[in-house]
Amino acid sequence: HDEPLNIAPDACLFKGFLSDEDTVLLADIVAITAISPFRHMVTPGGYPMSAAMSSCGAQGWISDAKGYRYTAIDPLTGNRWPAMPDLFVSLAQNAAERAGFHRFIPDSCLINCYVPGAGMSLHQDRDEPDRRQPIVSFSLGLPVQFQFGGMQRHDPLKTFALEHGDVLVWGGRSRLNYHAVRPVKNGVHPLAGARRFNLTFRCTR
Ligand code: MD3
Ligand code: FE
Repeated sequence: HDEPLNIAPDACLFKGFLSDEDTVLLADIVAITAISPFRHMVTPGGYPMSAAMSSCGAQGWISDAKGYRYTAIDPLTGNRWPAMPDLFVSLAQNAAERAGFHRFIPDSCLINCYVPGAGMSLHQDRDEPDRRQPIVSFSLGLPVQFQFGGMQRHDPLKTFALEHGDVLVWGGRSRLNYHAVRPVKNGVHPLAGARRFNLTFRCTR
């Protein structure tokens, strides 16, 4: 693998980290979302999110009128979220380790699905109690422009591309940075079709 790019303090981008694993990861996403389907969650303010979401692992992230939180039960199915595949865990741990975060044990993987036109507005990830734990993100399918700023909403933003196979590790001084995903442009990816998938691995304990 190439050396990671340091895009912010304690934030590493590994371009093309995922290679041959991509087909298995995409097949696992299909299998997981056959059990816990993609759905558009509604923000506490009442707006459906443009990215469709599901989760795997012991905990899954949800949003509804009551707020944002992690649950052990998928509210759509009434059952536990599907298990996190061993390959997901080992790849995420490997990336975290290479970014300098030891003993990262994710118990949640949020799966975001973006069709062309979908994006994610500026936000912080603050639903995880232990802020020493990083977040690891895998990008698959169509490329997108990703923006990240600082700890304040109005801090200046930097923009860069996230492409199929890229892995990001965010922790330490960048853990609470604001970030956004620009709307995905029209296109067709040879393996993922007209979609972008993002997996974010989190430790919710
Ligand atoms: C920077 N997902 O699910 S992943 C999210 O591409 C989310 O679907 C985006 O933001 C996506 O919450 C971006 C990269 C990412 C994830 C977590 C971060 C960047 C982060 C936490 C802190 C700072
Ligand atoms: Fe986020």
